[in-house]
Parts: sequence; C-alpha cells; structure tokens
Amino acid sequence: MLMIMTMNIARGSCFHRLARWGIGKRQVIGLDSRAFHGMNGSMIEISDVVTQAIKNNEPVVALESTIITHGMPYPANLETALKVENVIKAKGAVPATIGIIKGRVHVGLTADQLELLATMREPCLKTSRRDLPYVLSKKINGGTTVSGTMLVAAKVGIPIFVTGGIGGVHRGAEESFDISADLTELGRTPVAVVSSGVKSILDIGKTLEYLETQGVCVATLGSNNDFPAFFTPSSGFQAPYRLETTTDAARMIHQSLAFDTGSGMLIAVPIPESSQADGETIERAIRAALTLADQQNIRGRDVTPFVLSQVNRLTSGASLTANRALIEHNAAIGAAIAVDLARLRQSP
Ligand code: PSU
Ligand code: MN
Repeated sequence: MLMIMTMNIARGSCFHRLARWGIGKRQVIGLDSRAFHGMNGSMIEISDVVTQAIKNNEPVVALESTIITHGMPYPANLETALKVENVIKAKGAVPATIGIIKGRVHVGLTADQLELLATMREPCLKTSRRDLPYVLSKKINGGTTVSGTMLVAAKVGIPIFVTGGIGGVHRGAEESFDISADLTELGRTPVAVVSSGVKSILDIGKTLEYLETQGVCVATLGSNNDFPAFFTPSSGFQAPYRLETTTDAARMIHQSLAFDTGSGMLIAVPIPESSQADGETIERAIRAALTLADQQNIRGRDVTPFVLSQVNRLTSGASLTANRALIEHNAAIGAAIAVDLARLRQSP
C-alpha cells in the first residue's frame, strides 16, 4: 500500500496517464500522442521554466486569465497579472498563468501574451470547461475561468491554483439555475484553489451547500472558521474546517492527492484587515449592480463580469483596489503552500 501511495504522489496522483515529450524549445504535454498531437497538432504549450519546475517537483502556482480578460479593466488587469507573478517568484515558487492564444492552451504565458489578453485586441472568450472545445476549434483567444484553469492545471500536473474569488451559486439560482461551473469543477478535478471565498454578489450559503454536495473540502486559512466574502473577512457563514498554517494546507493537499480522492479543495484566505473594503458600501453597490443586470437582461456568463465592473464603478474604484490587494495576498499564501507541498513531496 505504501508503494502505491508513493507512486501516486511521485506521479502527481491521477496525472499518471500523462506523457511528456519535448518539441523544439518548448514542451508539449498530453494524455497520449494522438489526443494531444492528433489532427490539430500540439494543444498545450508549457513554458520552459514551468516545464522544468514540474519535472523537478519544484513549487508551481497556476493562475487564471479570465480575471485579466473579463474581471478587471485595463491597465489594472495587466499590472495585477504581472505583480501577482512577481509575488509568487519572491516566495520561491514558479507562476504559471494559463490562457488560450489562437486556440492553443498556454501554461506560463509570457509578458507579451499577458498584454495581448489584457488589451483584448482580438476576440477573446471567457472560457470555462464548456467553452473549451469551441475556443480550441475556432483557434481564438480565451481567458480561462477557474473551471477552465483547473482543468488545464490538472492535465499538466499543477495541484495549486491561486485566484481572487471563485464563481458560485448566484442569488436567485432557484429561478435562474445559474450555478458556476467552478463548483462542479472543484468536485471533479484534483486541484486546490486558494481564493478569498466568493463575492457576496453570490448566494454564499447555497454556494457552501453546493460545494459540500460536490465533495469539495473547504477550509479557511486564518484565525477562525469564518468563510470570507471576498471584500470582507467574514460572510456570516462558517467553513467546515480551519487551517492554521500554510503547512497545514499543504498537508491536506498532499493527503488528498495521495489518497487520489479526485476532488478539488477550496482554501479560503480572508482579505487582510488593512485592505478590507467597507462592507456596507460594497453591499449597496452589489444590490444596485444586480438590479441593473436584471433590468438590462444580462444573463449567463455575462453576469459576473457585468456585476464586477458595475460594482467597481459604483464604489469609485474601491472594489478594484481591494480586489488587487487580496489577490496579491492570496498569491503570497498560495506560493508558501506550494513551497511546503514541494517539501512534503520530497520527504513526506
Ligand atoms: N469572481 C471574481 N472575479 C473574477 C471571477 C469571479 O471576483 O474574475 C471570474 C473567475 O474566472 C471565475 C468566473 O471562474 O468569473 C466565474 O464566472 P461564472 O460566474 O460565469 O461561472
Ligand atoms: Mn453562470
């Protein structure tokens, strides 16, 4: 049994089916040569630095790109994307921002590629799991959501992913059925997501219930079990678990991979007190933004980006400032977890 567990860990749990081979300067990775090379040529391009880090079991942190393409305005989106990468590097881990350029999935986007996505000079789709086949086949650009990014991170063997907030069950979901694919992805893909919980544009209680149904282990990393509401450290709801340190978080991820649960985890990191936005102001702005969304008949994947931009407008940029601060903080925490996890993998 010990041997099986060791093998699973060494191979990155369910990633044992992966085969790797070098193509020119970069590495292409896939389930088998037909699936990834087949008719469309290579489909995932991993930067050299990220390839080396994965191969050597060094700490790597995946990052999403919808936050760049649809989550923040230019140039704050680009500045944040670059800053977050630097925070991760400073903590001794390798950042791997994931996105799609001309129908090719990139793991470890270059600064030029980040800029291309940030300025949306070409059509660029918000890409969750369900959008992937279309974006790839049309060879267009895509910002990967939490669900899209998790899917890719798992395929290439990156078990830790940092973002600001994940999608969830929308308010009024009992009518609209609007439940983010991020939640089902967390149920089916073995990647730990570090985020500041979910925004209160969503129904946080229902989101936690849904995560439980999906079998997702949710834990707050902090001084109490309060589940954070993105802009504020507590939502009024409790996470089932609390972790005291990044090493505790790394242990949990390590065990989940070793046991091959196949499920993701959500590590909720409260926004630091110093960056916290005024809860009342945010709440008012969210209510106004949701009413506007309804009046303008905004539906489906357009809801989250619309509400985010309206809340930013209605708070005169205060929400964006808090958003940037918390994602930088999450990046530092996520990188520390990745460093601890790499250490555990070397000597469990
Ligand atoms: N929440 C944020 N900022 C974001 C998103 C969510 O505070 O940028 C993005 C993430 O990429 C997330 C996606 O995966 O929105 C969820 O969209 P939807 O609600 O349509 O599933
Ligand atoms: Mn939705």
